[in-house]
Amino acid sequence: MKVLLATKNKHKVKELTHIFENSQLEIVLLNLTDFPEIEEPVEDGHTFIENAIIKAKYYYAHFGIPVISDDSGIVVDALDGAPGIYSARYASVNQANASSADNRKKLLAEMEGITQRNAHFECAMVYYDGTTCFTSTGKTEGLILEKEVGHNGFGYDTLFYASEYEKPMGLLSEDEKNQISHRGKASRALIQQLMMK
Ligand code: ITT
Repeated sequence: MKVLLATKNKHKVKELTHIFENSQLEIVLLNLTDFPEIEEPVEDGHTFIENAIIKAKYYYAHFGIPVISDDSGIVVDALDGAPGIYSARYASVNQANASSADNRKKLLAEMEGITQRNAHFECAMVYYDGTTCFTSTGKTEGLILEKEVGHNGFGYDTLFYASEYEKPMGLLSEDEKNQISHRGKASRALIQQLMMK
């Protein structure tokens, strides 16, 4: 069965492809990096799961094949949950996604002088094939670092200390990250549901 990974984020594509290809599911994965011309949907949901459903339904309507979508971000306690669902456009001035470097810079500035640095990554994932809709979520707990550490991962990874490993996320290999990440956990929960289908 062909399934579309409905993300234009090449880092997500890499992580998800690795996880799903190493599962027992018999699927052939396509992804949106091969279709850069396709317009993105308006992500105007109020939660990660609402946005993941918006993406899944939008791309299913476009391609007509089963879709897996991911909406994710970092949630910082001391910032009342920001940037949360707005993680991709945190430093944006025009609603479009901002660069990851600018987003990290803004997060560091907002956290300056704050000692309570608890945060978590969150991921909502959806499988939609026109009739069946499965959803799953994953979280990984940690702290916002005082400065960037390491070069691995993407987005906010170099600013995140992963409690489960007691290590900065920016120093984890892709395999290590997938073991504990919000995306890894949501993917495995979705795979469980798809195995029973
Ligand atoms: P798609 O909508 O095409 O999937 P996107 O990057 O816009 O790509 P989101 O709307 O879900 O995806 O935004 C998620 C943002 O949250 C992402 O751009 C990163 O800045 C951040 N993020 C999500 N998962 C992350 C991870 O595993 N590590 C670091 N940052 C992450």
